[in-house]
Amino acid sequence: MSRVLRLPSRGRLLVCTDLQGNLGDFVAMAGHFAAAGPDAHLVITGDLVHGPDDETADDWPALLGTRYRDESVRLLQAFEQLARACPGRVHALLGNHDHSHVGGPVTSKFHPDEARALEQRLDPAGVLWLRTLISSFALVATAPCGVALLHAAPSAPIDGPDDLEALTLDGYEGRPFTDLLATPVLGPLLWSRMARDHEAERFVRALGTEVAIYGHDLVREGWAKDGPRQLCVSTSFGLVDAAKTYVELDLGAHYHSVDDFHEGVELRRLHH
Ligand SMILES: [Mn+2]
Repeated sequence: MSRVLRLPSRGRLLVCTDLQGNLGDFVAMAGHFAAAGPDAHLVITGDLVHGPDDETADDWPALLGTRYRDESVRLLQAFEQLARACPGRVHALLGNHDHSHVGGPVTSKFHPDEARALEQRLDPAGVLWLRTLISSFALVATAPCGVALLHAAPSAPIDGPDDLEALTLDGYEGRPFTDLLATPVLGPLLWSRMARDHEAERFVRALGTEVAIYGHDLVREGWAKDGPRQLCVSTSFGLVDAAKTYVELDLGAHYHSVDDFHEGVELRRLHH
């Protein structure tokens, strides 16, 4: 299978970032997707899993945004169900949290080993199902309208799509994430929090695009334009409901820079 998902040149495109087990936000996103009509595509740019699952604490840290409880397994089930109901129109990209189930290093935001904690709640068939589903996620999506979608900031030095197709995901189990970060392409694709303007320029050009849309990092206001080529979006994790933002665009249009993304038009609130 291809590591690069190629989107068509017509219809609507809805882009949503880090859900981290927030089923309610997935359902809201699915509602926007349904409302966008039969030609709409939905892309979730990774980190579908791993949220806070301890509701007993009295104080919910403000840095976690609006309170929710992890429902990673139900979210993956709902994602799979939607993808089956709308063949070829519902997609997920790999994030660093998803990667930890299919060969990536341990993530430990809410558990010392989040992948192990989640898989311990499943039987062997369930673990196989989860890993098979996550293995099917592409690394990057591109669209003729000029956008490239990925999990983290576009700092990976690539010269073309073949540099993405050549990547292997496994082999990082039990190794510190710095080992992965030190690999030139896969590390930054899944973990980078910042790309310099010239790095982002190289990345989007290598894929024949002009703007990269991604999450991974938190933007409290919902979105941030970092230079002309980078649109960082926070749809769910770590935000208060009122700030949660997704992107909706026209696959038949052309987006030349981040200036072509406008609040209330392409940049929309998840809950309104
Ligand atoms: Mn991430």
